[in-house]
Amino acid sequence: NTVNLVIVGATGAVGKEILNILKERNFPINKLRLCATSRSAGTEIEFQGHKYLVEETTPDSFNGMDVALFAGGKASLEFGKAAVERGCVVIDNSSNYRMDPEVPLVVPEVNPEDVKKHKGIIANPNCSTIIMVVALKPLHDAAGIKRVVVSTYQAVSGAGKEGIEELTEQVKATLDGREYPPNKFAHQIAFNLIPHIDVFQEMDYTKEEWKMVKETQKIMHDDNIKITATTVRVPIYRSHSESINIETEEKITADQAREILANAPGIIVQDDVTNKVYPMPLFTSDRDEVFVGRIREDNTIDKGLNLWVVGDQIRKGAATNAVQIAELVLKYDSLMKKE
Ligand code: 2RA
Repeated sequence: NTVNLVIVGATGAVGKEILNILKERNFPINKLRLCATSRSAGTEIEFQGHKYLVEETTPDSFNGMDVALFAGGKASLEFGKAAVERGCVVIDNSSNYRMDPEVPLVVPEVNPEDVKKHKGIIANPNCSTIIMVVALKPLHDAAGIKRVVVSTYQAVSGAGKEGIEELTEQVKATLDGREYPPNKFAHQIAFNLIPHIDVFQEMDYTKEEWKMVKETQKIMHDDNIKITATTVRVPIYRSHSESINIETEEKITADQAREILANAPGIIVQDDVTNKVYPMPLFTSDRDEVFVGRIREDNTIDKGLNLWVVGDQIRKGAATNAVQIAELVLKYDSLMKKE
């Protein structure tokens, strides 16, 4: 089986990473089409020895294609349905359809079978949610998670290329004693932390915080898990980190948790404090796995654990997860290639 594949948003950070991952995983492509907004149309991108001209996305971009990977933003609102009408399976990295009951929200290590329920669109979860649920799922299966308290430390690249530029330029300006007013972020990010990602919503939680609550419940098929989140932007380039406290139904020791996590798909345990080994964003970037360390029993409750979880949010938090979903589509939908 080979696939006629469209990437919408091919010139952005996630779109580019999708191309890297397709190559690395040897995804079976028959025909490839790269699309973007009119602003980026005309860009040339090389992929596996061929040069592709990025086209402006139109409803006809999906004619004769099997799978459309939307890298993010508003494009799926504008063209998602048109792609489905033309017979494409849409894998959407934006938040546009994630909470739609008709749309599966999938992390392949957690709920791969949900792919089978799609009606044309499959949603890729938020980056910090993906990284968290990969670590939570094996512990939930083993001991039943009742409650989660999570605080995130999210890299500036989560806000796109402009986030990286703003941090770089602001650090330089600050060191030179110059002003560099915030633009992408609400406040100065250089030499600072900002406890505010996306817009404020109900109860003064941000949209990013609600995503971690609602998306996790949907992916884990369990609305009884109580989750409370604080999401924070930190002045690093890449990989989101998360401090996660869980309360479980059954007692689980730190050693048991280490073993369960070490045997779980997509996870690398780095937890050897005597040798100062724990996950750090500088070293988890450009990797597809979720890294877990600092595994400790919570001494304030009977059945609880603390974890430190780090993952590359552009890879596992977006592009890798989307390509893994495409692999599942291929596995489950037998008919792919249109002649
Ligand atoms: C962020 N969650 O880090 C976002 C990106 N989807 O801002």
